[in-house]
Amino acid sequence: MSKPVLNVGLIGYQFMGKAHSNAYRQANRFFDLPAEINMHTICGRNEAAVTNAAKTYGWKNVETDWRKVVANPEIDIIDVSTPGNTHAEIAIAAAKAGKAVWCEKPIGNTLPEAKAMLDAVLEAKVPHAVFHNYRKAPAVALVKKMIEEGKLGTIYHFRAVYLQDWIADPNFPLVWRLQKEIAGSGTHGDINAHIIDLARHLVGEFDGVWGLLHTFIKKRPLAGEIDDKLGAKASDQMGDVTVDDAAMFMARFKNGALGTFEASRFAVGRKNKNSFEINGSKGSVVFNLEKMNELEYYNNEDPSDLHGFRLIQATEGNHPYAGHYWPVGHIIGYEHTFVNLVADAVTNMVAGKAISPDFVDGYENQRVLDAVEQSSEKRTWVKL
Ligand code: SOE
Repeated sequence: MSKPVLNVGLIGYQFMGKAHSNAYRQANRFFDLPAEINMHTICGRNEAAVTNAAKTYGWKNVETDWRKVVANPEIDIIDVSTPGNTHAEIAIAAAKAGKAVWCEKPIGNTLPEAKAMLDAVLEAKVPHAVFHNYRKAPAVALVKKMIEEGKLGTIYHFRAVYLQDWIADPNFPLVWRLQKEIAGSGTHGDINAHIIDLARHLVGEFDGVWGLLHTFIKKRPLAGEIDDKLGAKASDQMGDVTVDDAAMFMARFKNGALGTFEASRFAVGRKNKNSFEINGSKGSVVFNLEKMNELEYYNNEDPSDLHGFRLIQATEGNHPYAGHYWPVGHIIGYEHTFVNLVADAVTNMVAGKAISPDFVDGYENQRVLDAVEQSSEKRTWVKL
């Protein structure tokens, strides 16, 4: 019997559009999914650019008006991969049109936007997902399994950094990610969102936070044409940076664990270091995206003369996701976290089950982001 076909409409074609396109193209090739993914339509305002993206990434149709994609009765899933200030409008319209809504993180630029998006998908009873892709790294999924199996015991600490340096040059232009009215925030919503998601996924819900958001460079050259790797041409006029360059906070979880979080785009030398350490009563783990197939594990129950961090390479056939790709030891990469997420999302959507992560996760993530921003503004502890 032939499988059902899921027609995807992708809104956005830059960095995340590229990563999602690759995932839609590959998921059926590496996973035996209950449906075939059809790369139906890609949409973007610049007709020449989005037509080129369609050719390059393998989309059948091109649109320049997202409303037409949402209104198209052939489309089953709307993927929102646009800048943050357009997420809510597109996602809410898609939900009202009865489409599944899969959205990049953070789902909204504000807490009210995130709440409206969650309400819309719940009211419409449509499948919903958020592209917090790092949950789907085999080594991270192994940590989740270890914690569920009690291998780390009572969790005391979650310690995470997400460090980049792509704007440490003061001459780097004022791209949309540095403009509050488009991006909502800077490193905070962009990459703190990821380590907040990992904390919620692995440790639990937040009880309270104390934050500090900071902008190092206040003015930058206005941006000209942008590319799909976070960059753009610089003009000779200057403009105000209206978002944070670095965002740090400490947290208490409802289960009593403590957390520290640091996101920066000025960690010179760190290109995309998403790393966490979890300390529990029975042991500790360390994940580092720079070595994403590896997990450092300290088992406190080892005999004392064998105590020490061991290195687990999460490429065994029985490690989460790893068996879908290559023989043991043949590592996978950043792009496979999106393939894994799409595979899980298709599987759960066809089964009528909630997708992990979904808009509930997106909204809870936004509650933490918002609390940290409030804390930084008021210089006080904020309870959730
Ligand atoms: C830029 O910081 C960025 O592209 C983020 O927006 C992504 O979510 C992250 O996975 C990689 O870096």
